[in-house]
Amino acid sequence: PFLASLLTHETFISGNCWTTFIDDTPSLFSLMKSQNRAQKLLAYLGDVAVNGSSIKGQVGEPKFKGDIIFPTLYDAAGKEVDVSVPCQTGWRNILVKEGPEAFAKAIRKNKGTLLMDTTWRDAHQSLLATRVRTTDLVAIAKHTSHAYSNAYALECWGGATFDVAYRFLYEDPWDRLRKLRKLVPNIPFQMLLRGANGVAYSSLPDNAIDHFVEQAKKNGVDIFRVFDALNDVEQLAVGVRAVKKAGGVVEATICYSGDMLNPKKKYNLQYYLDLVDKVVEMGTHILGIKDMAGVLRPKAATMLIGAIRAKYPDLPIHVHTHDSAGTGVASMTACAHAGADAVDTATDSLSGMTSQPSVGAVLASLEGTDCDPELNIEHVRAIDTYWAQLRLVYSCFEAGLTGPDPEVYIHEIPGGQLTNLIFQASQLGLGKQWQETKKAYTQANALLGDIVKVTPTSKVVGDLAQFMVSNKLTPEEVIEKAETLDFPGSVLDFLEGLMGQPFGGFPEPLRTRALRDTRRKLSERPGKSLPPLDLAKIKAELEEKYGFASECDVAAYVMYPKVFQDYKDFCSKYGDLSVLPTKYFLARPEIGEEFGVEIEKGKILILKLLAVGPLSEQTGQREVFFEMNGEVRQVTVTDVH
Ligand code: 3PY
Ligand code: ZN
Repeated sequence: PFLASLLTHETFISGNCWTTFIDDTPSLFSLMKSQNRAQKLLAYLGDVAVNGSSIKGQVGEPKFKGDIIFPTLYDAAGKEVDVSVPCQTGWRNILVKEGPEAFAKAIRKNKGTLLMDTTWRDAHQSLLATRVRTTDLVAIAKHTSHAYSNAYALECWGGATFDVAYRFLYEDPWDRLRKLRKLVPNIPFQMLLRGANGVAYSSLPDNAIDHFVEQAKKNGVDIFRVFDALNDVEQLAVGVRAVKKAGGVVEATICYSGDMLNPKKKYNLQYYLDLVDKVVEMGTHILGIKDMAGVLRPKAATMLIGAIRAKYPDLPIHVHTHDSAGTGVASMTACAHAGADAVDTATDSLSGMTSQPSVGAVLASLEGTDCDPELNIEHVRAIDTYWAQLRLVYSCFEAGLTGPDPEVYIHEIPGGQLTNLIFQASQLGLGKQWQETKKAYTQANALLGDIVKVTPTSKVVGDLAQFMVSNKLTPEEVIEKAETLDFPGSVLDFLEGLMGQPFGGFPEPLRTRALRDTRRKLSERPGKSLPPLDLAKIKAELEEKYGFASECDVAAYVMYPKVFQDYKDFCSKYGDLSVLPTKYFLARPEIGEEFGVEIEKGKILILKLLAVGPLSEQTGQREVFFEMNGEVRQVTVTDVH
């Protein structure tokens, strides 16, 4: 049946069979398995009706369950823009026609400072636990292609979005990428790649990174922001080499930490300039500066970007920050005036605090200056009306942030992690415990040698901090008792050298004491001693297990074997839930409320929840009744309460 479906598929017949056709056409395989998608969907809806949603991190239900109102965009003559087709003009055209070098040159030559919109990746990673689903991105994608047509890029992939998609949203991140790519042909797509870790939390064999990046490029990523959490250039180079091989735009990135204006701090201007030299030597199309905690204040921004610009007049510079302390707009404005070619912002309703600074505020600050990003302010505002509603749909993932955290200059907790920690603490009532965590984070960082903190090293510091709080340990006690303490695994991984080499070396005697004789002390990058993976064998094993496995499946399995398999198990039980509108993914419909779900192109199910039956004492189950396209359907659900 698979071959028959393939041979009769219209895209296949037309000969227009691009490289991702097989990945892009899952219907072939659902036909092969002749799954009853509708019944599986009802099984999920029935489960939510009885037990509520079980999406991790969800507290309560969406605040807004009404119909989303889509924005209307108008052109300069006041005529409505046709958003039924994607916009075709934008910076990606240069990239597609002339390649990464020409793209980088054109960006550098551009007079204004361009903006990258992070709404589809970092903004919701930092504010809404990365829970925004593909369907909600797809719905606004064509509008965005018009409104942001002059943007440097849209950050839409990588970082935590990859595993969260599989793990908590039960959707395929590759599918997201391909869908968005078709709807936005004109704006470059950027992803965040954690160097030798890919999108995972520890090093993988080099061929796994090459393979992953190759698939990401083929499926739609243009620009790869590659960083290493310790600014270890050996680790960074693994990702950079992979992107070069795949033909992507390399944005080799240095992570900004501490306060370079403070002579007592570890990372000074010279440290950053030396790193930039190494990155330039490695070969990069764009230089990325990643201020993951939002500690690059305006004066330091002016000095840092100014110094790099003076030394490398032709090097395009792209700066990323978080607005945790509330200074993001001022810092990005300072970067622009000091010579940055692009800076990061997020749509207003998903900006500020631990997210990126607001696009509206940065546009207002740069308007009329030499750095004007030349985005259409009315269009940008119109797009935000969509996100203002969506934020309320995802309100059940809010962390309870109430304002900027001026202490970020002391604890230096990266944006996404700060939100997570605040969320955890708010579940316990914030207060004393939160103050203790922040203090312990600062102490843990000092114990580990004042390291650069971003995924995965930020987790090391966070884990050590929580370990100190729960075991009531002072920094002195951690060092004294290190030989007998049962440290978190991430701390031992870091001390072993599995995350690379920290600037200034490992902390002693803590390292030797904590590792005892049970762990190695690596002095070279971990990937160097990892044998290459047999990717063909992995593919064959997955095919054997699931009937089919694409190269994207292989890449996903290599990054997250368990998460990938759990996702496949979930799909075989409930089918592809990415088609389900978010309000019904997160909460049950009202009794009698009618709604449509497009389970395949053109195949719409009209559904209505009719009743939830009584609990059977014998089985612990309930019958749930739906109307589906006019017929009554029933599912049996175990009540877990
Ligand atoms: C990630 O690695 O996911 C990050 O966002 C780092 O800032
Ligand atoms: Zn970030």
